[in-house]
Amino acid sequence: MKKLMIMLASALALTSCTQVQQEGTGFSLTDEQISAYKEQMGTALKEKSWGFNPDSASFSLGTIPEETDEDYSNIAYASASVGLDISGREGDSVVIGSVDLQHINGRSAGTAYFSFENETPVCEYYVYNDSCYSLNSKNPFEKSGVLTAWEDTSVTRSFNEEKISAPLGDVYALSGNIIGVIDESKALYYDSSDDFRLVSSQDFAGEGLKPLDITLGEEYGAILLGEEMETEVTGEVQNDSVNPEREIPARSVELVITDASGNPTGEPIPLEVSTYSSVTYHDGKLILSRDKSLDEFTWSKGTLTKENAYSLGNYIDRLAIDDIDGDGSDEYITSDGTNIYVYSKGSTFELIWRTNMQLNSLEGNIYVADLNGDGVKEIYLTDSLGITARYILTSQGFNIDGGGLLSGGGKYIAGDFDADGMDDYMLLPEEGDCILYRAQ
Ligand SMILES: [Ca+2]
Ligand SMILES: [Ca+2]
Ligand SMILES: [Ca+2]
Repeated sequence: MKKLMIMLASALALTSCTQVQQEGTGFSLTDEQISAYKEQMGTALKEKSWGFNPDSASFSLGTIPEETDEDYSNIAYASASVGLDISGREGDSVVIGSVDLQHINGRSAGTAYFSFENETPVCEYYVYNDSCYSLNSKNPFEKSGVLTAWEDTSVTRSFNEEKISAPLGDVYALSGNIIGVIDESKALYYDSSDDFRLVSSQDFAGEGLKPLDITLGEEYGAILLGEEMETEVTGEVQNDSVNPEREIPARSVELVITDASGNPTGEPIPLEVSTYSSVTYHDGKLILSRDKSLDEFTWSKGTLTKENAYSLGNYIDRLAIDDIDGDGSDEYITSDGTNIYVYSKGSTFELIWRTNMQLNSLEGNIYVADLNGDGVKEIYLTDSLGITARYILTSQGFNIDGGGLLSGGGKYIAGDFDADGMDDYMLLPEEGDCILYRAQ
């Protein structure tokens, strides 16, 4: 029987999250043992829908870390999450199998580690960017340590259910009591303090234009107008994207500045850039997204002035700006139709988290709201099937969390629709009246 000598250094060199101390300088496994270990690892990874490179599997001898080891709690947490309890096994001698891990979209996801005792897995986790994660957590931080408060799902809030007779649709602008909605060629604004009365209605069909996005701030707002165009495919392909066909449904043409209730305050401003896809009021400025960049404008004395441009590295169709973890600095949450990205902004933008989905399936706006009132905000996004996902912030990245909002029956959108400081949510059913769930 051929014996395969395994060099030991590899497992340690892979990460600074040094989970398992190497004991010896070498050990041997039979071909049969190797294929049995590989089989167990492959089955576990396939069950959790991970991609992996079987040729990258390597094996070494090690020990389960002691409780005093700085990585112990992370490994114990990650392992417990997949049903493996390492308590009582500290210092046990184990065979460690490692394999290169991939997301469903083919991106590298780090390295998965399996510890075996008596050829049975006793500890499983993966390491990405020097941090340990549960194999159940699919979207680790790209940069850890930036967000530091986690969602407390034990905190709950109650809601009063009310039917809204106003024909509200996807809410794209919200400031105080004014709710801005886009309906085909119209930008419609409702006042929630006045029984959702329509306070402004702008129809751009006559000019052959339609709102691509609208925004409202305390002082003013804006409507980004575009014209429909035939679906085009851009020549540029994102190097880490498996979806090279990026649909550009409309071309940006003009920007209309409005008052804080959505009424235009002057003539439309022609835009030089035809690829603007969203407009967001933030801190008195207007942020417009184009391709993979954000342009920051000031609006003062009737003049729109471009102050800054930032490159984010991923396409931006939708943008929400909010302080998710409540530490006083805002995060920029973007969607390119396929994935969600969360950035922090310093002198440049830094990607701190992203999803790794494969299909272009996200629709509508991004909503950031703290519906349970624990001080940490959640992210709500609806896919093309009309199913809304709630992403909650955990130490393992943002995870999808059910909590009723996934149940379908229409789109869910979230925000403080009555300006009382507590976030509410609405169900936009496929048919019938919109239902407001008002936080109590
Ligand atoms: Ca923050
Ligand atoms: Ca929350
Ligand atoms: Ca509210």
